[in-house]
Amino acid sequence: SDYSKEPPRHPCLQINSKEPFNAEPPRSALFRSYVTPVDLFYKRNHGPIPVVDDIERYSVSVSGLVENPKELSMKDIRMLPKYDVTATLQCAGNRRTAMSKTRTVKGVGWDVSAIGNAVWGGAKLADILELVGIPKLSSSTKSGGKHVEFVSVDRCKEENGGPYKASIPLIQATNPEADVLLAYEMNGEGGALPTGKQPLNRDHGYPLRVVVPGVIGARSVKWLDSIDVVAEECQGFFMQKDYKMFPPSVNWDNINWNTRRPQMDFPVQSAICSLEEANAVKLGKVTVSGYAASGGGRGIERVDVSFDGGKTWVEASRYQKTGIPYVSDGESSDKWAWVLFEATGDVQRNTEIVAKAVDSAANVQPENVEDIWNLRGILNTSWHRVQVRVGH
Ligand code: MTE
Ligand code: MO
Repeated sequence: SDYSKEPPRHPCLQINSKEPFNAEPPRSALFRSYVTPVDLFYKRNHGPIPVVDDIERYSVSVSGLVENPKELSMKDIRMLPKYDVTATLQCAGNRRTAMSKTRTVKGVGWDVSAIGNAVWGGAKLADILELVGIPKLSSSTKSGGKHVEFVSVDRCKEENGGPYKASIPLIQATNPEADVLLAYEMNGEGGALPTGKQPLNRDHGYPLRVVVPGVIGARSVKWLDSIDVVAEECQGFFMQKDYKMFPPSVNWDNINWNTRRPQMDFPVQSAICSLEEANAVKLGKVTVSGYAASGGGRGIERVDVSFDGGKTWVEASRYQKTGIPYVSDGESSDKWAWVLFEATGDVQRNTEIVAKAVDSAANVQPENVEDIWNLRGILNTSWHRVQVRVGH
């Protein structure tokens, strides 16, 4: 693999693996802004960052089980109505390092920052599929469980040198309300051609990536090469042999990958970001901040914070955009985006400060990481704990 053409990166990123490049920002970068700056947004790759330098010749083929297969240029895609969707992207491996402390897991280690919130600009997949003859809201019963597969330009060893790929159900792909995008902008950087700015940077999928809101990051394929409508879900490595949630009893000797579905929606999650894993604090009032997010478009109903290791709880205040009150499932809330929270409590002795969130379906984060341990170390959504030692 050729890692000689990697893009420049922010020096603050904590590098979890150099080749392929996997890195996350410091915790403090997350709660400081509702929209995560592009250079501080986590970067999760399985191979070298591909070079797409001839944008005039770049195109995406849309084919498979469709009436009129098409090759779409960037111009064709930019001609479709443009949508800006604020959506949180989270890697299923977020908080894996903490899970691996109870029992070894396989995978790149991550602290709590394999997550970010961005304003993605691009065309809706539902509009693209309409161009090739697939009507909006094609129900999966009528279409027999069809999927829409995304194939990338990049190459990775898990696919034996083939491209990274993933798929989502056709019912979701053709639903305009699901807001699945082919994004060419991230946080408004880019805009209508021509500008001096680079639309969507190379690390995040230049020139075009899929964004599947509310679903684990692995399905949001970067550097898109083709879209295929297929009869069943994608058979690629990352759908069939990875990113599946197993019970704690399954190990590498008794695993049967076919017994589980590929993970799609991410579960309710939260983390304290204003403190590190272990901290010295002053006796008395302590204020903490962090993020909470849930999958499937479910909002955050509540965030509870404990300043005494989980014995008593206070409810945190929640916000997205300043000046607009956050209401879970409210009209002016961003349904695919995280919620930032803040809570103040009294710390009188050495203890743990703990956060747990509740989503709009009343799902609660599990208390202990042991209970959700799985051999791939995914979906660690256990209560987030930070240790505080009282100084003077
Ligand atoms: N797409 C391609 N082509 N190659 C990849 O390695 N990684 C996936 C997904 N899309 C990946 C990809 C995973 S596991 C995640 S979590 C997100 O991209 C990360 O997106 P980001 O690097 O823009 O944060
Ligand atoms: Mo991921």
